[in-house]
Amino acid sequence: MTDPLYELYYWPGIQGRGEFVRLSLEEAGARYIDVVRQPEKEGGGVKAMMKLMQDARPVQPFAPPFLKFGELVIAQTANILLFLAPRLHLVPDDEASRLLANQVQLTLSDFVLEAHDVHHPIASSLYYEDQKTESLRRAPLFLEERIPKFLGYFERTIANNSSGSGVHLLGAGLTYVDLSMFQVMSGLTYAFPRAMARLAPKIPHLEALVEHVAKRPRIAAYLASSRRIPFNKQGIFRHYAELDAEPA
Ligand SMILES: N[C@@H](CCC(=O)N[C@@H](CS)C(=O)NCC(=O)O)C(=O)O
Repeated sequence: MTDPLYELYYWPGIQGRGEFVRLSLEEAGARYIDVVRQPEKEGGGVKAMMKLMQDARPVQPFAPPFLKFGELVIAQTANILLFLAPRLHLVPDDEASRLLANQVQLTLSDFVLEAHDVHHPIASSLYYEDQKTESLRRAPLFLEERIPKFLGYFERTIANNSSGSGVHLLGAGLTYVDLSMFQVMSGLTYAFPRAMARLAPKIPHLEALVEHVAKRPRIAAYLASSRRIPFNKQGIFRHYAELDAEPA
């Protein structure tokens, strides 16, 4: 029997929220298509994504990413992963573990939105340059208050997980939330290298998680491949040196 086919729809050219889904599919060695990155004549492109968004029933996605699996079209990153993880064996079987994994993923989603809002504090529809004054006010608060609060929480979650060998957020083995945590740590390190270097001594478990995930054979192969889009100034995690200044 052929493996099931997962069709991921996400904006081309950025890792964005689609990357959380890609990492799980890649770790599992799943059969998937990153649809929008395919040529238009093969059903790819943004137009195909917009069409499916409009046509999806009974409920349209509000925004990418979304996943098509047979007739089912599912949106919201955490929801997509809630669906995929049991199928990809990236979460334990019991209900409690699945709920807690979803809880961690939703907390990561909150954090990702805040990271985005550092460079877009007023509106996503405006350019960064049009809201730079507000960004420059928001960035130090994000670096000094929110990053330590979120990362402190995730660090404690790993430390409190007595069966996780100090590198897993929950349970004894790798779950999809470890992959998502890896992505958030990578994004923050790209966007705010100075702030993350200052924080590194306080988050040894998170540093160990990043190292552990990066060495997973399928993840290492993925990161080295052209399927992994480099971080850039269109994505969620953006590096603007002025937003990563040393504290006053
Ligand atoms: N909560 C949603 C957020 C989805 C979202 O904001 N998608 C972005 C791209 S990463 C988008 O295309 N938004 C369009 C819009 O908000 O109008 C998720 O986690 O998937």
